[in-house]
Amino acid sequence: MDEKIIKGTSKFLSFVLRHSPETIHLKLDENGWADVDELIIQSNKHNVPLDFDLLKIVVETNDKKRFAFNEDQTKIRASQGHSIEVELNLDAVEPLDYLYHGTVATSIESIKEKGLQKISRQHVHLSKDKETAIKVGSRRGKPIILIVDAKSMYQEGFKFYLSDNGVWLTDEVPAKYIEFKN
Ligand code: HQG
Repeated sequence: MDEKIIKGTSKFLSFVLRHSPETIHLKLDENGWADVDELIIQSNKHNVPLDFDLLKIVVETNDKKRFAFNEDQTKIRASQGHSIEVELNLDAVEPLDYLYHGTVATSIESIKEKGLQKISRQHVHLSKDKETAIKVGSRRGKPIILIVDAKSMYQEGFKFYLSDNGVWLTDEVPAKYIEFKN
């Protein structure tokens, strides 16, 4: 299978499953699941060629495991990253002592003032290691890595969730828990 097709399909799935299902007249349930048959039908109706085999390849080979099927593969959802409201039903868990966030210089003053905010997503996204945070920050320019004192946050009552694909999620990170080293 052509890499370009797989990448393009992954981008398309991110768009419809995280941000804008209505663009292809797709309905997600409250937990973010789309019916696989409906997704295939609506994608093709909107000129995006998709069949079950391609969907399966994208789910299985995706570099960040962004999408997941339910058990019998009749439903599919994005594991995190939504801007639309969905209830992922993740259990709150104890985080690693330190988590990382990759951002860029233009955001730093505002983060110092307001902490890390969800902006357009459902959660603030944090990474388990610096390497991953560097990749996240690099999407926007020269990355700056912030270190989050997740242990103290947890001890002081903040909730953390671990998405099915290993991204740490929380509602906000007040500035006092962030180390601005760079
Ligand atoms: C910044 C990708 C100003 C924040 C990645 C970031 C991730 C603030 C941007 C996932 C701020 C939001 C999410 C504040 C936060 N003032 N700027 N108070 N608080 N920001 O894309 O974390 O490839 O919504 O630093 O790998 O960059 O899509 O969040 O630069 O896991 O699967 O506002 O998206 O995953 O940007 O990335 P985003 P993010 P996928």
